[in-house]
Amino acid sequence: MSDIEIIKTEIEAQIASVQDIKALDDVRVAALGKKGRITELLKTLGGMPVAERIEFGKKINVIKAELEAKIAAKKQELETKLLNEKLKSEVIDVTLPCRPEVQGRIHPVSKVYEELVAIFAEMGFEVAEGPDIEDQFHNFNALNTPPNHPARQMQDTFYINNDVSKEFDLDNAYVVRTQTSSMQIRTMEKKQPPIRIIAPGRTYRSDYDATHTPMFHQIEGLVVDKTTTLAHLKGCLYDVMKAFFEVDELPVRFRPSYFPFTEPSAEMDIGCLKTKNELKIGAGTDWLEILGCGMVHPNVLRACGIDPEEYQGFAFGMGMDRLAMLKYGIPDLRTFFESDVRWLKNYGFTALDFSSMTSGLSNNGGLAR
Ligand code: 2NL
Repeated sequence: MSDIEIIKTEIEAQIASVQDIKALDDVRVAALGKKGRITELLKTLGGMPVAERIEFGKKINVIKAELEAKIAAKKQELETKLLNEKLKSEVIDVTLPCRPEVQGRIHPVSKVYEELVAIFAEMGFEVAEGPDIEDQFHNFNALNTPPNHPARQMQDTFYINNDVSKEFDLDNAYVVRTQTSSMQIRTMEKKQPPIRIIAPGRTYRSDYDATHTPMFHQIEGLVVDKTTTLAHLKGCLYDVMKAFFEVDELPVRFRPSYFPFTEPSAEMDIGCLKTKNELKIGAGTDWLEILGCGMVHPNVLRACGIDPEEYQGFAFGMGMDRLAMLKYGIPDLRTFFESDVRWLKNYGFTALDFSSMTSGLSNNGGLAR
């Protein structure tokens, strides 16, 4: 082997044996730096006869290029190794709860949503989901709400022009759903009874004051079977309300009411005690209206392809925002949607307070914050 090849082999061995980038750089400088061994060899070219100089020059440049490539590859290898070690040492357990001072909060409406889903799931209800934007058939027609019904008026309902290339056409316009019933309609269209579902979600009406916001949250329920009765409706809602407000005793009463989609229709009140600063649910002589309900109107069943001679059902609907106000003592509905972190810190819940029928709904009776 010529001297130059010996030098090359030595440098290659050095490159192969280094363990870190600093050591690799030392090897590079010692070989290719200003005073490096290879550089020094290049300097000897000047004193050589032309023929030798050309041959030796070629050879040494090839070796130089090879060494540079080897150093670059080694550098890459060491950098990858370093990165992998860093990633390994910095691995975080994303399942750990975060520090309390940076922790987000669960919104009271989300909390109530989770609580109600837990209660109804325990009773064998399934959760139905559907679009916020609906056609008028699913939002009104199928619900026995005739074309001239006041609920359809533009002062109450947000209509959407579903074909921007044409003039706005009220009869064929879409709406943002005014109640979550459209999800029950869609379920009945797809499936014959027995049906036992809840439909929670966002709803929209053109209204804004201390107790109304243009977007709010509703939960509706629907049970359809051959022998479903008003007694089932009352028993079901009584159990739900007792579980939701986490009380053992709860006076309830049903007052006759009217909805186009139920017959007969009723409103359910729960017993409470109203004092100047407090509302106590489950005790006292006052009544609080909590939800609307009734037996599904035969026209609604018929519109969904279910024979009302064979099947009957009950349905109900309630506002989840209102339930959150009542259960957690929040006075103004408008504050729900202001996204004020101080409000959320005060009224929100931590992620660890999950709701279940066995471990507790609100975990400490509504004081989980
Ligand atoms: C209320 C009253 C109610 C329903 C909603 C319903 C749905 C179908 C058929 C029949 Cl698919 N009824 N929903 C029934 C009675 C009352 O809501 O005050 N909601 C806030």
